[in-house]
This record gives sequence, C-alpha cells and structure tokens, in this order.
Amino acid sequence: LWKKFAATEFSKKEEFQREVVRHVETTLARSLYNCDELAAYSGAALAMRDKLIIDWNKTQQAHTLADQKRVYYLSLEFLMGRTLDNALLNRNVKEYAAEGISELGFRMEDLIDQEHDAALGNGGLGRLAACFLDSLASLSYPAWGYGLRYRYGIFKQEIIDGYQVEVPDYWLDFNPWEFPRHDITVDIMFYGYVRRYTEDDGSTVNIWEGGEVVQALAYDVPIPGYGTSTTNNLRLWSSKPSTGEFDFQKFNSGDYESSVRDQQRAETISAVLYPNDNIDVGKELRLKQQYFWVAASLYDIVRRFKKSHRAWTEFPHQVAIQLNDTHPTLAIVELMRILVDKEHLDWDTAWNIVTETFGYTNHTVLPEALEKWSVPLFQNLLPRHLQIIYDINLFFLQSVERRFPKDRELLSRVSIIEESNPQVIRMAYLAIIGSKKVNGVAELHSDLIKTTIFKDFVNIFGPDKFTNVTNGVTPRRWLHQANPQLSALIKEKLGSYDFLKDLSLLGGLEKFADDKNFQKEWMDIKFRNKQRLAKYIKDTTSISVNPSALFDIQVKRIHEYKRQQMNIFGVISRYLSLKAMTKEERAKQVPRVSIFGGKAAPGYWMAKTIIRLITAVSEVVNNDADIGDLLKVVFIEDYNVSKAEFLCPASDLSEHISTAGTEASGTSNMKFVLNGGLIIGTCDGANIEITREIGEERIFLFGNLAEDVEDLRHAHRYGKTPMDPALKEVCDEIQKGTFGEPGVFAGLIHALTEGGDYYLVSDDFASYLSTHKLVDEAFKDTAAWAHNTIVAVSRMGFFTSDRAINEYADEIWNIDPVKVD
Ligand code: 26M
Repeated sequence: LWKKFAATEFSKKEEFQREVVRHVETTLARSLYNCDELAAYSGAALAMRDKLIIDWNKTQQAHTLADQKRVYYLSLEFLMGRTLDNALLNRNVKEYAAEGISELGFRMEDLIDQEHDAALGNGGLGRLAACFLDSLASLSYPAWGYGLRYRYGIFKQEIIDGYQVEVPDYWLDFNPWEFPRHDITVDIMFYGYVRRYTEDDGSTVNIWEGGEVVQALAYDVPIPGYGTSTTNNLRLWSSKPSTGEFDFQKFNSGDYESSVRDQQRAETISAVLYPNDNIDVGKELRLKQQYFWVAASLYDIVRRFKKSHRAWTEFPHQVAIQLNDTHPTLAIVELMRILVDKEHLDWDTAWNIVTETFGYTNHTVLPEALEKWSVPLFQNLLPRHLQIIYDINLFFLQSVERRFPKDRELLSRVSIIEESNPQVIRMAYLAIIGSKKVNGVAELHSDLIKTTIFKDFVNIFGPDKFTNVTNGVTPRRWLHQANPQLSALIKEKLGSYDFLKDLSLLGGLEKFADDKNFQKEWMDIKFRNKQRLAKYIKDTTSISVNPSALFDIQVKRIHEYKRQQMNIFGVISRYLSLKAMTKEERAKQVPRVSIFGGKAAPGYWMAKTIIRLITAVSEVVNNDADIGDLLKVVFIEDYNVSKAEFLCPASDLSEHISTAGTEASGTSNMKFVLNGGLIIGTCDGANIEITREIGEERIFLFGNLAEDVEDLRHAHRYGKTPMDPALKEVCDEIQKGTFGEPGVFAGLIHALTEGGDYYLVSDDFASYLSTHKLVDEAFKDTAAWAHNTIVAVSRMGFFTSDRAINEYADEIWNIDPVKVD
C-alpha cells in the first residue's frame, strides 16, 4: 500500500503536466489563468522535487541498512548554481518535461531561467564542493555535505559608471530545494569559562560553561546522482535564538529592543557569506560561523554513530570527515572535546580516533590566505578549545623534540602557536597534525606544499601523509547541461551517453578529428554558442560583437595573482598596434572579442581598480571607428555559475594566466577545454596536467616557471629589472589619459614599478604577447583548430570529478558505494 501511494514516478509527459498543474493550483494557490513564468517554474520545480524526495528517502534508508562507512564533506561554501535543469537531466526526464511544459504554453529554457542561483560560495573552492557532491551521488557513495545556510550568498555585482557596486543577494524568497528539519536542532555555546575539578578517582574533568547559546536548525537539500536513484543529503545549518535563550521575559516586560537584539545576534551568525576569496580576514563573526557549523555538524555525526552502539574505537571505520581547506579545522578540536570531556575517553585513545578520521585538503599557498586566529580573540570565544589546542601542541612538540632533540628552531617553526604579538593559531598546522592525510589539488601544487609551506611536516610525519588529488569537474553540469548540442553530437558519434558516467570514453572521438563533416558540425555548434553569447552581450551591454571573431574569455574572481591586469594590458597593447597599422595591414588581422568577468572582494581596492581599467578600456576601444570589429572589450556583469554555463561553451580561447606557482589548480580551465576551446596559460596548477593529457601542441603556454619566481622577485626588489618595453608603452598610454583620468590607475602602475611587480607581469609580458600572436595565426587555420579542439576534448577524461572522488574514496576515505534499489 505504501509503495502504491509513494509512487510519484512520472514516466510520461502527461503525468509531469498533471503534477505541475496540481502544484500551481494547490501548493501555490494560483490558477492557470494567472500563471506567469515564475509560477510555472515553481510548479515544475515542485513536481521535480517530489520525484527526488522519494529517492532521497530510499537512499537514506539504504544507507542506514547498509551501515557502511560514510564520508562527511565539511565546506563553508557550496556554490551549487541552479538545480531544476540539473535535476531534470540527472534523472533523465528533461525531454518529456520540456515537451509537457511547451504544451502548457511555456518554454522550458525560460522557466529554467527564472531560478535564482544558490550562490553560497566565492569561487573555485565552493564550486569544487558542488561538483564533488554531484560525483559522490552519481557514484553511489554514502556521503553527506555539511555547510552553512547563509541568508545572503555572494553579493550581486553591478557595474555603475565602470565601477563595481555590491548588492545583497537575498535568495531565499522561494527555494523549493530545501527542507527545514524543525526536529533537528542543536544548541551551540560560545564564550563563558572552563570549570575544572577532580573526580573521586583522581582524574581531572574540564567542563565548559558557555556564556551564550545559539540554536542550529538543519535545512536539508537533496543531491540527485546521474543515472542512479542515489540521492544524497546536503545539510545546511541556520542560526536562531535558542528556545531557552530568547528572552520572553524581557519581551513580555516590554524590553522589546533588547530581546530583538538578542534574536538578531543569533541570526547574524548564518546571515552572510564572507565575500573573500583567497584572503583571510580574522574577524570574530567568521570564527563564530566556523564553530557554530562545525559543532552542529559533529553533534549530528556523533549522534548518528552512537545509534549503532559500537565501541568508540570503531568511529574511524564508520566515519571519514574531509576538511575543505582549514575553515572547518575546529572539528578536530571539537571531536577531542566530545571524546575527552563528554565521553570520558583518555586523551591518547581520543587522539588516535581523531587522527584516523580527518583528511585535510589545502587549496592555496598564498600566505595572505592561510588562516590564523588571534589567541586572545579565540580564548574569549572558545576557552576550552584553546586549552585543547595547547595540549595538542604540547604533545606534538614533545614528540618532535624526542625525534629531533634540541632543534629549537624546528620547534618554533612547526608550533601551532606563532609567537607573534598577539600570538596566533596557525590553522593549517593544526589541520595537518590532526589529520590522517593532507592533499593538494593538482600535482604542481601538491609538490609545492611539500617543499615550501609544509616542508617541516613532511620531515616529521614522512612523505606518505601528503598526497595529491587533482581536481575535476562534473561533466553532467559542465558538458551535458551547459552544452547540450555538443553533448548530443558526442553521443551520436559514441553511440550512447555512457561518457557522462565514464568520461574516458571521450577517447572514442579522436578518430573523427580529421573527419570534415564532423569538424563542420563541431564548429557549427561552437558558432551557435558564440551567437548566443553575442546576443546576450548585445542585450545587456548594447555592444555589438561579431560571432566570427575570436572569443577570448577570462572569467574568474578578480585577483592580482590571476593577472587580469596583464590581460587588459595585453588588450591595450593590441589596440595600440592596430592603431599604428595601415588599413591594408589591419585587414589581415584576426578580429577579437576580449571578454572579462568576475567579482572583486569588496575590500580589495586593487582588484576593483582592475575592473575599472577594463571598463575604461572597453569604453574607448569599442567606440573607436578605426578599430571596428577588430577589437571589442566586454565586461560581463555579475559572473556566477549560470553565466559560466553559457560562457564556457562560447570560447575559442580562455585565459588561465596566474603567476607560476600561485593558482593551486584552477577548474575553469578544465571546463573550457571540455567545451571545445583552447587555452592560453602559464605552467601553473592543473594547466600542466591538461598539457600532459591533451599534448603541448594544443595549448598556448608561456611565461616563467614556478621555480624561477623567487629569483625574479628578488631581482625586482633590488631594482635590477627594467620594465618590458611593450608594457612601458601601455603604462605611458594610461598615464597620458587615453583611458580617462590617469590618477585612477596610479596604484596599478605603482605596483609594477616601485611595488616590485610581485606578480611578475613585466617578466611574462613579452612571451604573453608573442603567444597571443601564435593564437591569431592558429585561429586562421579553421581545419587545424577544429582538429585540435576535438583531440583535446577526446583526451579530457581525466578531469572528471568522478575520477577525483574515486581517488579520495580509495586513498583517503576508504569507503565503498552502496547500491540503492
Ligand atoms: C578565508 C578567510 C575568511 C574568509 C574567506 C576565506 C576564504 C574563502 C574562500 C579563503 C579561500 C577561499 O577559497 C579559496 C579558493 O577558492 N581556492 C581555489 O580552490 C580551487 C579548488 O581547489 C582551486 O582550483 C583554485 O586554484 C584555488 O584558488
């Protein structure tokens, strides 16, 4: 009977339609006569959601029954983007759903476009977490994500008079994809003091008496896998006043203001995502967010473990916890507190459990991004945790001293506590010491952390603790959903969509690389994707671009290390060359559209200045009659996941040009190549492995190598490096006022000169420009270009996040899939 009523399968178009109409009429209380696109989207989303819920429940039951080891992915960011299209495709119902919608008088694309992005992340790290959730479900691993349910995601970017303006992203008005679990709440403590007493048996007990209590309320989000019923859970915590804490007495006695203040203080914790990417801010509210989320998640994980009545020593056989960067490192300390203070395990037993449970992924070597917490701030907020950190550090340093006696320098170098003023806690060191495995996210990056920032720890723990898992992206969203025409063409050639589950099957395309008909279909799809982008650019900026021009795209967070400034200097240099040419010479040039997009952290003045330079250059170049279609410059406002979905398929060339050794991996490089574009890039992050896979004749590499960066910086500091002449010309032109008031850009130029050119723009500029010339030449030979992009796609199988997740599962987590019937 249960089965009969639970069956919401809509194996047919009519059933889907019926469900949409039912939701519009009853759930939304609208009639079909006043059903706009938003209401139709809502109806479709609710119909799809019903379908997911059944599989979601089944999955959770199957996982409970299987009683196998689970992995918990702790991330402060999940940059999910939109859900409806992805769910329709993962469940393979899009075709008839779209047909059904069209008969109801709407276009599925328009409904999909109504959805607000779930933008609970800054950039690469948050999007990686989202790709990993898709792969975990698609590969049927028993896995949960744990994060924060921010009321405001990453801000929306508006460009006003050429400058970035931040607008709040309130996204929760209508979010059909989350389920509040009013029965799942955890009280979280802050501040207070530690009470210490001796038990009758002589042992010491530490009790933390918190001063403030805030309640964590769980919201669950279903994560459907592709081609499987497995639907995993993403649990996001929202903060509210604890029922004990919200002072009704104050309220009733008329002290509304102070009772409302208490409520706001509680709600502030999950109110907003910090909009910084690769920069540490050290604010107390951020630490509160981290502890709130970590404590609630661990409480939940431990509660689930306890249901099985196993011995504590079994914990690491049932639970793997992955730390997405150092943001959740407090979990190591919190689990120690639970095991020692609450469950009364002895320290060593507890520490063995902890160090068998955690894995730590590092995403950056940039010193300004490594998290450090001021000891006084930490002491005030989490007094008991500070004691535990001191003890962890003491035992660790004692063991180091035993092995390396009298090397006091080593002890102070690896101490969790940095002896600065004030003292600070080095979270990365704590994460390493408390984890079983530490991994970087691309080969070069994993080598770099072993030889630079974590070198001493490799000495202490041995090399096996440190490993590499090269990042990947999900081909479901980044090929099938973003580029349905290309996906369909590949399916036609390979015979099935199996490549979406086993991306190495793309290898089967290589034999068609010289097939003229195939090349034509391939390039036609690229052209249509470029047309679609050209139309979007026209509609949103009124700039006309020629879809036959070479589309050169750089979209990512704006950061000096990613060197958007070098790109725009290159554009200026191209502009100056074009201006200097005769008409005849100009006629031989390859037309270009330089497209930029990305957000600057609100407090990152230099990044904002780079945006201003890009918009200033676009105003001049796009309106220069001498130049016409030969060069256009476009800044796409508010770059986000859904914009990435239509930008990636529309590039001929994309730019991944970080100073060597600074970009841990990069993942958009993978998305662009997978969609039939070539890349210009430095020998950095995953660019190196992409080169190894697709062949160096298919990538435009340039610039100095990571191993030379230090010497080059040194040379700048001692004033031994004259500025590259082409760059000098560019700077002169900016200073002449060609792109508006030059004072605006003085800081940018200063960074290249007196500033010591830390990111080596001048050192790489000549090879950057000459490599762009090679790109122009290569683009003229359409057949060779088609050949190269086909071969490149056929060799991208390695970069699926499925491969990455299988490596984590086998090498780090030790977990197996669970079949869900
Ligand atoms: C830290 C402190 C306070 C507030 C915010 C932060 C913070 C937030 C995000 C620090 C770093 C954050 O993200 C770093 C990041 O996105 N790293 C990128 O990770 C990708 C996935 O591994 C890599 O591909 C990129 O190369 C790397 O830059």
